[in-house]
Amino acid sequence: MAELSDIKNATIRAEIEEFVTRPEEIARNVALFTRAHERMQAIAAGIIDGDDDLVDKLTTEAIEAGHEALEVMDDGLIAGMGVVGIKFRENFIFVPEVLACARAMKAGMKHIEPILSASGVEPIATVIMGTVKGDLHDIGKNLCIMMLRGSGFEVIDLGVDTSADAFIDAIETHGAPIVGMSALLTTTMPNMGKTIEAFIDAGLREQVLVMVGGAPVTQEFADDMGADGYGKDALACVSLAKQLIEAKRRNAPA
Ligand code: B12
Repeated sequence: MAELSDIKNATIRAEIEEFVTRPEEIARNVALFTRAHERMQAIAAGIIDGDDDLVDKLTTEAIEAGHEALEVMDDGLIAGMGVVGIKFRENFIFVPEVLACARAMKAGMKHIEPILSASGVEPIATVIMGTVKGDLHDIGKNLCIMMLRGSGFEVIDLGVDTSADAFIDAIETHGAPIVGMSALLTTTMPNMGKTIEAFIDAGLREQVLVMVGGAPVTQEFADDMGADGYGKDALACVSLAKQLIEAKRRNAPA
């Protein structure tokens, strides 16, 4: 089994040692970072430090050196943000520091976006994506959007704090068959269900497939609110969108 001392990057080692206390989180992070390439460890350390210039530079170098965009996303950017999340939860850092980390995350995402979003094929379908009302978290939603675009979906991004009416307007304007909602707060998760109810009231529920995601969202919660699917990460978001659209087309009257 991997040990903390096997992690090459000194910042990552020190961060785990000092701030991660739950045994399962120590094990997960040690396994993740011992497996991750040293360049990815350095990117993650840059995210944790909230150093957007460094992440900008290291991400550019990693892509130029031939690392896959997905590797940079998972083992560098998201892995770093995972440690930030733990420090925030345990009150070791606060909103201003997390904002700096989010800025660093965006500095890295800027370089992987053109790669992940480039598909060059006829759009499979249009997906409306937004973070629900009251919620300002958009990093995960934006990663899902990059992956969807790269997999051939056209995506209309409604941004954050999206009202049910804004979702409804977008569905009607674009005739989109799929809506994806993101929520990161337990207090805003119910707004997903409320938005689905608004679709029912607007007579749109039959024509639109709803997928949901975000760190606190579970399959069970998705089922309870009447969503058509739940995805745990950006890859799952893409396979879910494909699965939903294929099933819809199979079941459509000839
Ligand atoms: C970054 C961050 C912030 C940044 C957000 C910046 C931004 N532009 O997004 C800032 C500083 C603004 C912020 C603010 C707040 N935050 Co905050 N934040 C985080 C943090 C550390 C990371 C979130 C993140 O980006 N993760 C990385 C991405 C890649 O992961 P993800 O979002 O889960 O997305 C992936 C999957 O979930 C999935 N996915 C996401 N969306 C969708 C959608 C679909 C359709 C599908 C299929 C899949 C999918 O795919 C994504 C990619 O793999 C989390 C900690 C955590 N563990 O999540 C806290 C966290 C979410 N925040 C929290 C809190 C409390 C707040 C504040 C209330 C703090 C405050 N006192 O003001 C405010 C709320 C502001 C608001 N109204 O929204 C809490 C929520 C606790 C709870 N029980 O609800 C958390 C969990 C931290 C904690 N305490 O543990 N936050």
